[in-house]
Amino acid sequence: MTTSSNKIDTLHAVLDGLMRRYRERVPDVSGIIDAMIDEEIIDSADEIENDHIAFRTMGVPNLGIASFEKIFTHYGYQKRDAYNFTEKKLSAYWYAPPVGTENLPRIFVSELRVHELSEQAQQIIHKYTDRVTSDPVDALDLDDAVAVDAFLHQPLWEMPTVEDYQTLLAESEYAAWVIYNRYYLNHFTISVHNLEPGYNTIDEFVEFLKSREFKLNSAGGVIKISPDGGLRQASTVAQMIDAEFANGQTLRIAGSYVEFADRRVLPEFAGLPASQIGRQHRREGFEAGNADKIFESTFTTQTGR
Ligand code: OOG
Ligand code: NI
Repeated sequence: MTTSSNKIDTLHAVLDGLMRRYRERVPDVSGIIDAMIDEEIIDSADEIENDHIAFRTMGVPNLGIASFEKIFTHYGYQKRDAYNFTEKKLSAYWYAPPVGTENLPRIFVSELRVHELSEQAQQIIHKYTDRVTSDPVDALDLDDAVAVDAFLHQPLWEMPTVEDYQTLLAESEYAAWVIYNRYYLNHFTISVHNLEPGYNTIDEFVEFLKSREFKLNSAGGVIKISPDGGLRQASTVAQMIDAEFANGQTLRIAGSYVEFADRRVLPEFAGLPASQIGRQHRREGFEAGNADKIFESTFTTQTGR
């Protein structure tokens, strides 16, 4: 079944709103697009295919993936594979775009398993999230793009204190990121395999990014490669934002980053002419081993380098 065109229009408006806030918060987005135009890789930003976008959530009652995913499944996104990150205490799923809109981004949504944290960290998180006593997505009119856009960018809980942020940071960098950044877009992803020859492999694109002095996440090596070789990813280190906390205190903390994905053509389609290759012919989904290191794009081990 295809999703109604009204829903697709609403989805486009919601995605546009997310990208607009994201571009404002992450100067590397315009920096990379401008460098690509300057290098004559593209003529305009519209030529970039957005491979996927990602969100982070708190796994507590009324929030987390179970709540957040309802927004995008409403527009026809389909839930696919699950991923587990034992050390980081995270769970995640990816969602395929609505049938008939195959050029829209996939969505990757992760969730912190809050109950696995220390008593102290759980108490801090619940101090904020316990004010959410019913699922806020249930109260949203998902056909109203303005309302959904406002929801994704509004505070879900009280402004955190610097002290609480720092206590969480010491135990879970992900927890600290979500308590401040909430549902702001965590990253968008440039599909490098659809760029012109010379820039259409992750190795070539990373060389270009390095030549332009973008700071890249080095956790586990700059280029993360799935065991099957089909999914190759890299990302920038998150940009710092001057964050305002409770009681007027401020702190420079990690905001969002940019990712790059190279999805190789599957072996069974190796003979297809380049002009006929579409998404369905390339490596799909995600890879836990790659993702585990990409999460660290916002961690102090990377931002402090
Ligand atoms: C998501 C990290 C994983 C990918 O493409 O595997 C990821 C995050 O940092 O929230 O983006
Ligand atoms: Ni990603």
